[in-house]
Amino acid sequence: VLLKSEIPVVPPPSKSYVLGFSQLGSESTWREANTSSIVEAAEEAGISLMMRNAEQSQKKQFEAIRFFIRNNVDVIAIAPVVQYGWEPILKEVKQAGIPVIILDRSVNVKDSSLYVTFIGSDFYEEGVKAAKYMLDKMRHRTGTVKIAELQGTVGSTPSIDRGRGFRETIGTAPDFQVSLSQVADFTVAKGRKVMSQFLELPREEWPQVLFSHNDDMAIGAVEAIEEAGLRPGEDLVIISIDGTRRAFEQMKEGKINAVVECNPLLGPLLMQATNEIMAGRTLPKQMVPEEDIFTQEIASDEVEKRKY
Ligand code: GYE
Repeated sequence: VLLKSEIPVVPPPSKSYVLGFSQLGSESTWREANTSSIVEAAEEAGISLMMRNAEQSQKKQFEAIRFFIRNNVDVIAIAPVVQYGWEPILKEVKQAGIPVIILDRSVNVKDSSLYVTFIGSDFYEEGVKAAKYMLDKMRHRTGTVKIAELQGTVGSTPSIDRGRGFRETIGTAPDFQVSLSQVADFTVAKGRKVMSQFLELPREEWPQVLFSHNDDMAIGAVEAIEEAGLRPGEDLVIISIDGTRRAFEQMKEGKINAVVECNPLLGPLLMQATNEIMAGRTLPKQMVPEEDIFTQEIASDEVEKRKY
């Protein structure tokens, strides 16, 4: 006679769903963490993942999505490289009867029934947090404070909204001026290049603050600032967004002043949403992870805890 605890547990028969995921690229540390999180969470959830890397091309994303339709996947998830131009392809997916989850960056479409839910951060709020930190940090400064901005990918939601949140927050403070602003594509190499170009300008045009739309560009900029013989974090106040471990290390060393967190670990939420859609449940239109801002005072305590 078998004791109850010895009866082998047979898992209930379950269909394994197929999730097609169009990842926009592999430009940054954030993106790598995002991709790994999705791969791991799919494995854990027993969902089979069909993933394509679009290498920053919206056209390649369209191709991937059509490939997923042809393969008759159960759900399609898209991390969109840019905000506009999604209506036609989303209509194709709708016609094929496949539910869509928008992940990480949001899309700008009139008909919100074209996707089930958006899982990702409030980028506007991140820009606001960055600006509030700066206003407080520079409150004793006299004269105009010149700010340099490193923008991410042109047309991408995080770049548009972070820039807007930051500007609208300093808008009422006439002593603060975004005097330099350039696109650096969210990469370390471009961040370094653009920052060194800024520092080739005459000295009186040099900024006192750098606002970088992500950590990787800030890390590149730190190198350029040091090459120019300046002390990042002291001669220039540096604020960036993401919260990578590397950025925390630089914050601990005093080279970055503040980092606004943007959580890339969206895999578990994505798998949960996939399962709920397949179970016929309704989801909220937007799911936003909790996020914080970190400064040098707590960088040492926090650096080891960073998961990406
Ligand atoms: O901040 C940046 C990445 O879309 C939120 O893209 C994401 C951004 C992130 O390349 O590092």
